[in-house]
Amino acid sequence: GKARIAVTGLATMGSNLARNLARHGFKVAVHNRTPAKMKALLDEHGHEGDFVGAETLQDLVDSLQTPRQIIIMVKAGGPTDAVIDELSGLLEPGDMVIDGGNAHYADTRRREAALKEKGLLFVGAGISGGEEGALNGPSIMPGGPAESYKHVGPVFEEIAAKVDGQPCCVHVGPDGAGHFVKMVHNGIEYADMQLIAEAFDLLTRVGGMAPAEISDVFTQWNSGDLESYLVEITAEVLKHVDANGTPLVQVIEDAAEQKGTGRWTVQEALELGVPVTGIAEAVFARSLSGHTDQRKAVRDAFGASEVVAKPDAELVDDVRQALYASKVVAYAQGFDMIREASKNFDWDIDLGAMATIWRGGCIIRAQFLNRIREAYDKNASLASLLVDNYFRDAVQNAEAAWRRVVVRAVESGVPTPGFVSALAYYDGLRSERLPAALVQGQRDFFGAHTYRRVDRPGSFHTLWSGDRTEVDA
Ligand code: NBP
Repeated sequence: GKARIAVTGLATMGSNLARNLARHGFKVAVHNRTPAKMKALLDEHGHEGDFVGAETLQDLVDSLQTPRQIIIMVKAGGPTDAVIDELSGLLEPGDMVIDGGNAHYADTRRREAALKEKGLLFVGAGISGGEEGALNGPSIMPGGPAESYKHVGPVFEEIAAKVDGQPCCVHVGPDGAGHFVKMVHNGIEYADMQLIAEAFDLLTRVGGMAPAEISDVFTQWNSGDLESYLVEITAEVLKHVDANGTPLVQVIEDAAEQKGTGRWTVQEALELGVPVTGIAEAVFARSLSGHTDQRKAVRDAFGASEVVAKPDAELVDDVRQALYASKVVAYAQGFDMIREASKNFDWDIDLGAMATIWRGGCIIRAQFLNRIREAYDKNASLASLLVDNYFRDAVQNAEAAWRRVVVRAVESGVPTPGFVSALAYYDGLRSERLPAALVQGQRDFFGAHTYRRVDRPGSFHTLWSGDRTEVDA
C-alpha cells in the first residue's frame, strides 16, 4: 500500500521524526535533496518500521495516499521556500504541506496564503524538543486551517510526547499561530535559562559556593515548585568535570550564542507593544556576554568588579524564591504576548492548552505549567497570570526574599538583569501612580502631544510657550 505520510529533509530533525513516525506504525515515505542521507536512514534504521525511500520529490508524491501529507524538515528560510515551490507544482488540491522547521510566523502566513490559492493546505508546525524530542516525542504546535488538523492531528498526537496520557500537541490556530507560539516558547526558554544562570552566579559569587554544591542545590530545587527540565539539566552541567578534573562550567567561554528565535520574540513583542522584559533582558544578556572586547575594555578602565562572598543562612532559599517569582513574571509576559497576537491576528488561541502541550517534549517542560493551565482553565480572560490566586500567593510569599536578593545582587555588583527587571515589572504593575504622567507632560511640552486628566474627560494641551493656560485639544 501507499505511505500514510512523508518527510522531506533528513538531517537530524527530519530523520528522527521519520523514525518516530515509523516506530508508531505509520508507513512513512522519506526523501532528501541529497539521496545519500535517505539511503543511510534506510540502511541504519529501516528495520524500525515501514519506510519507503524516494529519490525525487515526484517519487515521494507518487508514494503517498491521498490527500497527501508531506512534512518539510529542511533549513528554515530560502530552502523551505524552494521545497514548497517544487512541491506545489506536484501536488493536487486537498493535499497538505507541513513545515516542521523553525519558520518565522510571518513566512508561515505568507506561505499559507499562497498555497491556499492553489487549493493546498499548509500547516506551519512548531516542533520543540530538539533531536531527542523528534525521535522520542516532541511537543508539537501545529497551525493552519482547522481542516488540516483532522488529517494530520491524529498522526501528530500519536508521535508527540505524552503527559498524564495527554498528547503534547493541539491545533494552535490558523496560519502562523503554531510557529508564533513556538517562537514565544523559545523566548520563554531564553528567559528561564537566564534566570537560572543568574541564580547560579549569585550562589557562586555571593554565596561562595562551588559548582558541585550548587548542583546539589538545583537537584533539591528540582523536587519542588521549580521542578523542570532546565533545572534538572542545570544540575547535570554544574556537576560535570572535564578530563582535567576542572568543573566544566569554569572553563566554558562565557559568551552565549543565539540562533535568533529569542530575538524574533522581542522584535514581535515590540510590534505588539507587550512588555516581555524577561525575554528581552535574556536576549541582551547573551549579546552583552558576546561583546568580549568591550567587556575587556570596561574591565581595564574600571577594574573587574570584585565581589566578596558573603553568604548568609538564608541566601540559598532566598535565591530559590527570587528565581521562582521572576519565572512567574517571565511566563506571565510570554502568555500575554500570545494572547495579544491571538487578538491581533484572530487566532483564538486557548492559552491553557498551550501550557498543556508544553508540559512534555519541549525544553521548558515543567510541573509549573500545570498551574498555568489551571489558572487559564479557571479564567480564560485572566488579566495576567500574576493575578491568578495560586500565582498571586506564590509571588506574595516570595516577595520579601526576591527584594533581598535583588538588593544583595545590586550591592555586590553581580548583574541580575532578569531578577531586577522582573521585580521592576511587578512593581510597575502594582503602582497606583506611574511617572508616565510626567512623561505625558514632557511630551505635551515639546510636541503638543496632549494628555488626559484623571479628574475630567477629554484631551488637553497646556500652552507651554504662551501663558500656560490649558486648552481642550
Ligand atoms: P538543517 O536545518 O541543518 O537543514 C539541513 C537539511 O536541509 C538537509 O536535509 C538539507 O539537504 C536540506 N536542504 C538545505 Br540546507 N537546502 C535545501 C534546499 N535548497 N532544498 C532542499 N533541501 C535543502 O536540519 P535540522 O537541524 O535537522 O533542522 C531542520 C529544521 O528543524 C530547521 O528548520 C530547524 O530550524 C528546525 N529545528 C531544529 C531543531 C534542532 O534541534 N536541530 C529543533 C527544532 C527545530 P541536504 O542533505 O541535501 O543538504
